[in-house]
Amino acid sequence: MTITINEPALLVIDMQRDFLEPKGYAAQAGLDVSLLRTAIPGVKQLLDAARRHDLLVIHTREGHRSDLSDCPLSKMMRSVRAGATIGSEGPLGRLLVRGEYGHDFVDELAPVEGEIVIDKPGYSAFHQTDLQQILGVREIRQLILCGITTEVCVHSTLRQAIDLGYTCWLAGDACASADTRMHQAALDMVAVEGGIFGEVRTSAELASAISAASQEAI
Ligand code: C5J
Repeated sequence: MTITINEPALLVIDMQRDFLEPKGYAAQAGLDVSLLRTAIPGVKQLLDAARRHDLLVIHTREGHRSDLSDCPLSKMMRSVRAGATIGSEGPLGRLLVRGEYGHDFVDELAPVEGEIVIDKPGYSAFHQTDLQQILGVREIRQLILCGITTEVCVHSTLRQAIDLGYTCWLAGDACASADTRMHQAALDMVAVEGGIFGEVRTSAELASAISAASQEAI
């Protein structure tokens, strides 16, 4: 099948130490961080391509105000049940709290000058953020998504993006879950009913489409 990429933005979801380092939030919640880290090479490949071709790159971070006033009780209680209470002290700082070491991006995927960082309190990057406004100013209607976790923040963002009318591609190997079965199911869901949530491609396919600049068939 042929796809045409005009001027997409690259949306990199939550590649934070709290999810990707052995002593962060995800590890404390019992998730296998080594599986989450499998997304890193694909994200790097997409970032390299986007940077070479001056695409808008947007990085998101999940986290809360230090007083936790923007953390819903239901989310807080869920984190308690998971064994990784949001706001509690951990080796990388307070879990999922803005400004803490663990809340920031892993070094190898840190934003460079000119890239946008969106701090989000929810799972979808559109929820209570200015993401839609930023895309609208640039008249961007196409998104390439990657990041973690496939079944939570990537999917929540993708689903909302589709409802908002964006054309979306998901880089399957640049996403990851701590549960490979869930990762595959989340990718498979994208394709139902003719691609209800867009299209899954590899990072290599999407990077080469980006590299071919404004109009590329893959
Ligand atoms: C989760 C995320 N799973 N970034 N966050 O809590 O997917």
